Amino acid sequence: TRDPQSPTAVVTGASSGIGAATVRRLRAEGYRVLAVARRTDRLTALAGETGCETLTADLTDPSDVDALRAAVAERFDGDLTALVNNAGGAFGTETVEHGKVEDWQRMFDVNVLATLRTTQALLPALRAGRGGDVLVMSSTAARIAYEGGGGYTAAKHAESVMAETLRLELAGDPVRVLEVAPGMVKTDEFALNRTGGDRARAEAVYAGVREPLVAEDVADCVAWMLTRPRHVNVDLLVVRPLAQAAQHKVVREQ
Ligand code: 8X3
Repeated sequence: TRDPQSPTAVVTGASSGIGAATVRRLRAEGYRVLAVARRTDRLTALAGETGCETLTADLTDPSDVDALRAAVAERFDGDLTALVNNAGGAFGTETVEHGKVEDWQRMFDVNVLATLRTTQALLPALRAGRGGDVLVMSSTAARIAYEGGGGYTAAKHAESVMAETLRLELAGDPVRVLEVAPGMVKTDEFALNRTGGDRARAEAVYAGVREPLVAEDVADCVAWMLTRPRHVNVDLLVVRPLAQAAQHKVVREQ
């Protein structure tokens, strides 16, 4: 795993869902992977399974982002091939009128500001060597609005525009900026976090949908984008299940 020719990746939000699936997939593609998340037990299990390296960190905390920068310097000799900014989430389903400011704050912290901090910290390592990729896991919520999704759609719009701005600013650098915007993906925790742990409401999100995307489908998109020849920049990949033609157009079986 110390082969200096192997590409290297940092995957955030790696303890579950799309993040964990991305770690597994990038390991299978031959990347050395540093998996980052808050839950050490999950990371330890993932390391045992995939041989990834791990760092327990809360990326909304600047000192933890410093620790990540140091870990990349130490473990990857400061040469990073890909940063997968996957950590994020939705909290609350209230209307804008009744939305909790604390929920909005948390959504902006985790989806926008943690992505900003992490990207700032690791850009020097991404510029090193062969050049690298900044990938942002946004959402179809980065392009539309829907009732009860105000804070999440606002944060995802912001994250997406940040990626677009970064791509403009990095023109001429050997760094690609890539965005994946998934629609309905059935993971263990996304809907549960959004409903504050209400399992029945979380299950209802996917009720009757024949085949929602699963985390591995999105990890597959990530791997494809990262492994294109370096002159190919897939700016944005929007991916939905066949049963979701648009945000409000979801085919459900009775
Ligand atoms: C998740 C997709 O439809 O809940 O990012 O906004 S949606």
